[in-house]
Amino acid sequence: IGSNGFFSYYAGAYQVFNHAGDIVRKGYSENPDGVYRIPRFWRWSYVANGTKRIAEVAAAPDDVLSFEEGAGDILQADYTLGPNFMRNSYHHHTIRTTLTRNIARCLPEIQDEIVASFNDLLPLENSDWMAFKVLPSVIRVVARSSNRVFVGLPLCENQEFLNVSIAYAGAILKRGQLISLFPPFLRPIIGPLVSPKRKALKGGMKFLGPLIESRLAKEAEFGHDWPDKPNDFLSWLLEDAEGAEREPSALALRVLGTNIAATHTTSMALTNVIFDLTTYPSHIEPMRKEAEEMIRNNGWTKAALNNMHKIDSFIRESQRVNGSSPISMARKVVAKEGFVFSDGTVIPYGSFLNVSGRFVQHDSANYDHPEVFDGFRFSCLREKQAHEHDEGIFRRHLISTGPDHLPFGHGKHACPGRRFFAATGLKTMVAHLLLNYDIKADDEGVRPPDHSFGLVRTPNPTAKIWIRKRQ
Ligand code: HEM
Ligand SMILES: *[C@@H]1O[C@H](CO)[C@@H](O)[C@H](O)[C@H]1NC(C)=O
Ligand SMILES: *[C@@H]1O[C@H](CO)[C@@H](O)[C@H](O)[C@H]1NC(C)=O
Ligand SMILES: CC(=O)N[C@H]1CO[C@H](CO)[C@@H](O)[C@@H]1O
Repeated sequence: IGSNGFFSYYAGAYQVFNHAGDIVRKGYSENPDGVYRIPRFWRWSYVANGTKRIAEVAAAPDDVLSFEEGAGDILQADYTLGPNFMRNSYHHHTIRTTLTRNIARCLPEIQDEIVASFNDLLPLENSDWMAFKVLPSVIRVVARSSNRVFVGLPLCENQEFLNVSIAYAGAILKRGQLISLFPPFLRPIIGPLVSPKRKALKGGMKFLGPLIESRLAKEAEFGHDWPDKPNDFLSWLLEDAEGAEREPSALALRVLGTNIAATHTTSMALTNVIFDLTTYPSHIEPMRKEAEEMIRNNGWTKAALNNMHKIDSFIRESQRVNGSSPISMARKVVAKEGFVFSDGTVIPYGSFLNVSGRFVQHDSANYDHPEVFDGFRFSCLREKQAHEHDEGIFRRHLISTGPDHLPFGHGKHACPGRRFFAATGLKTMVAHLLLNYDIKADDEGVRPPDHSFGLVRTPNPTAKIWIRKRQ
């Protein structure tokens, strides 16, 4: 799609860069259950349409479809994160196991940091409305509160450290795409020059270096379970890191890399939620009531959050409607015989394969009235299913993935951080916002337009809303 000859291939790649959404939509509607390919700079991207094929892509083993190579290509990870980072991604295991197990225990700290971050950002007086630039503000809340768990106090509140981490996360996506514009043989030369890694690591080591050194020293002196060992992600990483990965600079890179996976994704999700709250404000009161009731019954606990079904549903609906780029789940075919779909379609060795992300979430085969934003779509379904003792009840929670719901991907590489920060952090932030502030749109009824950069779609980075103390 978007190209039919050699020269138009390059014109096509340029078109995809500028009109990605329209082109992928065309592919989706012209190829029911098919596979199509779109021209990118220097290569094709194959895209699998339809839930059946998406499920097959999600289930493929790593030695057939590689997540590391696919995602690594988008980020140009060899240059932007260094060659070891993706190839030995042991930190995914730490996130999936220890970090996830510690959610309930960490919740009071996360909540404390969220409250403090909002207080610092919003010097509100009386009943005055203040303009609130959403994305740049929530990014600071997210970075601070996730670093409370990653590296603890006082570093999580150090603005210079947070700036290094936020800047690296922002730069990596842009520089990765920039490096991709060069032909592969030039990348080993251009890559290191354009990569933000050196600068970020230098800035990060200023703070993380001494912290890591002191923990390594304690461990050398007192053994693995030294007294007063902090219970944070850095400690858990140290438990899993081996060999060269125990070097302070390698550990610092893991902490920064985890920040990259966590910060922008979570901030964009929260920004979308806030735009949806101000665009569809009738949802606010029912969610406030729910949050108040749950906190009254359980305090600020994991149990309270688990019972906030309306908030859970609203965030999931926000992700469904505007939370996925046109294509998602980047994979590279690494099996010599290619990747073979169950109908015999072969995607050849070495090619890049994605699935149509946004459009399965807007397909009337998968959702009733998919173009309608219905914040309580999933909580209503949940009530109905609970009533009917239907097993489907577990498939529509915020953290449930499916071939028709891809904001966190699907299958074995589905985001390992979603239990930790999506279910816990995002819900805490939304509940805190609703309980303590009034918000309204800058332009009533208008959702600030998304931004597109190539195939990446993000909520509007400069749009504002209005906020005041809850009256
Ligand atoms: C709302 C917030 C988030 C969203 C929307 C999100 C989304 C995603 C998506 C789409 C993927 C790729 C899945 C695939 O290709 O199949 C992914 C992977 C990943 N995410 Fe998240 N993420 C979020 C938060 C986080 C957080 C907070 C962390 C860390 C604590 C994290 C760590 C990771 C890691 C390490 C991977 C790689 C997974 C693997 O290789 O198996 N994410 N995420
Ligand atoms: C961090 O970045 C923010 C926003 O860009 C800026 O206002 C602040 O001065 C920076 N702080 C430090 C210590 O670099
Ligand atoms: C969000 O998605 C809906 C449904 O496709 C679309 O109409 C709307 O324009 C999107 N919002 C933005 C801000 O792009
Ligand atoms: C299975 C599936 O969802 N396939 C879809 C591919 O695209 C067309 C056009 O939008 C849909 O009608 C199909 O349902």
